[in-house]
Amino acid sequence: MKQVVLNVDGMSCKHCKAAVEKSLQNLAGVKKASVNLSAKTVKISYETGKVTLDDFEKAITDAGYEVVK
Ligand SMILES: [Cu+2]
Repeated sequence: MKQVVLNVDGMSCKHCKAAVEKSLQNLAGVKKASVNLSAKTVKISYETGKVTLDDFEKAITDAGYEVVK
């Protein structure tokens, strides 16, 4: 199990937090996604080999938010 923290732009309330977490947790291989609203980050626990950073970015973008690099 690996962990990564991504910076996400556009999250402003509990709805955003839930939307981002849900979009990530719907991906196969993601065990847990946890948003910190004040830090504008999401911490993702996932299985390597099943899912990639690109998948995280796509899921977040599709949910209407932006990964900041
Ligand atoms: Cu919101």
